[in-house]
Amino acid sequence: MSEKLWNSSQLRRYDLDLEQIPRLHYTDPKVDELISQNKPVLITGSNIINTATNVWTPEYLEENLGNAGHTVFLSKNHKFKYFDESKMLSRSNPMGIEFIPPTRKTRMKVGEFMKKLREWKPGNERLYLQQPLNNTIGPQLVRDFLHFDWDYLNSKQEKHKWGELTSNLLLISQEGNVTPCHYDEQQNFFGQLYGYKRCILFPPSDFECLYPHPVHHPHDRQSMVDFDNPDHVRFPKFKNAKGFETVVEPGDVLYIPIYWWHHVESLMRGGPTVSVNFWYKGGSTPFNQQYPLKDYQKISIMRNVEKMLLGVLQDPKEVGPLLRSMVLGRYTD
Ligand code: QVW
Ligand code: ZN
Repeated sequence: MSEKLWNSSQLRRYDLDLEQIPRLHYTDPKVDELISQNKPVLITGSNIINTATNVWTPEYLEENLGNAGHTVFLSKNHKFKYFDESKMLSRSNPMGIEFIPPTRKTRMKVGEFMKKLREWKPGNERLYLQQPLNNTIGPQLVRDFLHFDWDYLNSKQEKHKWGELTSNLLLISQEGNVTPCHYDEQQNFFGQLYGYKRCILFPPSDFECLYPHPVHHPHDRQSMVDFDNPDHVRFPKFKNAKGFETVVEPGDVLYIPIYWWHHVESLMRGGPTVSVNFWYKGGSTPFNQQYPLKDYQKISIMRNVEKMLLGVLQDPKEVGPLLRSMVLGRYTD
């Protein structure tokens, strides 16, 4: 049915142990089985994003996205590693970390963005538009959006006891762009609309292999490992990470479970890509009566311990030494 319109030379090369994520038709009962186990699954053949699949092309978006300014990140290389501005050092945030942002965040209208994409040449900064869908989007996009398969989406949200839908991010990427490995604290239905993206996921239990930045660091939730050039001396367990990968095609919806790591790349030489995600709150499963704890609940506990220590120590530089003296020789063997 769907002929493969890309080849493996368009994938970036990483030294990783990878397995394929299951691709299942949306009617397959195993979809719900996997979602309920917080395991990734690629959902095919659904109508979830049908009114935008291969419709929200760069040209159509240029015409219909609207005249507001949109958030665009600029990068000198292919990587767009997210950073949390509120965790950067400033006069209003003396507890922040001294930090040089790896990308530049700016605003532009969609016409300006598309023009820069069309005129882009090697040596220019790369561009990535990342804009939450809000009340500024044009009426045609609103109509398309309202005709997503909300019955299906709502039924999954209800069945798996997810919280509210918090946002839909529209992502317009240049070919070859990479969102480096990170996790989010939300459930995600990641919808691919135009072009192809390769997604590499790792379970929350790979925490030790992926070395997340400290919680108070602007790169909180991001892996410290540079997949292009892993430092195996600093990050010796990285080689033990077991990834799950897939290439999403227009119409596909990838379930990225809460707290699962993901690295996402628009295929090289594949033209621009368009995606829309659906971020849902995790739902309030209380810790009591839920034993044994799920891996991701332990990640949440660790995050809270780090936050609490910074709260009482008041200096990010003191968190590591305290944890070290607490653990070394006592909880290590
Ligand atoms: C990508 C992602 C996205 C990955 C980026 C969001 C800013 C997510 O949907 O398509 O580049 O990480 O969770
Ligand atoms: Zn993400």
